[in-house]
Amino acid sequence: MKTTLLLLACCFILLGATQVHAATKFSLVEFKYDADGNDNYNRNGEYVTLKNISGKTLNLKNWIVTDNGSHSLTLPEIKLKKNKKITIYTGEGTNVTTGSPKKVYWGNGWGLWNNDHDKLTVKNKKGKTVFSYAY
Ligand SMILES: [Ca+2]
Ligand SMILES: [Ca+2]
Repeated sequence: MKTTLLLLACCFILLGATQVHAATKFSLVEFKYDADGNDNYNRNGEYVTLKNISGKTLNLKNWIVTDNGSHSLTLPEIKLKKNKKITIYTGEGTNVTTGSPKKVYWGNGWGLWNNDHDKLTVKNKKGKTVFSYAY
C-alpha cells in the first residue's frame, strides 16, 4: 500500500513537471537588457534571443511580447522551426521573418528593458503565456 501511494505521488509529480514543460515553448538564449553605453542611444544593443524548444514549428503571428510595464509587441507571421532562434531588438530595423536567423524590431523610441529588474512574457494568439522570464 505504501509503495502504491509512493508510486502515485511520483506519477503526479512527473505529470506536473511535464505540464509545466509543455507550456514553455522557448528557452532563453541571451538577454541583453543592458545595452552597451546609454541604452536609449543603442537601442538595438538591447535584445533578447529565444529558442524554440517546443519540438515543432511555431507560427508566431499575433503572439505578444510584453515587459513588466506597458510595452507590447505583436509579432508578425514567422514560422520558427524547432530549435531555431529569434532575436527581438528594441530599436528600428527590417524584420527578418523568412530568412535566418529570424529578427524582429520593436521600434521603440527608448531603451525598453529595465537594467535592474523587469519581466518578459510571451503569450500565444490565444492569450496563453508560453514563456516568461523575470530578472
Ligand atoms: Ca535597458
Ligand atoms: Ca547600458
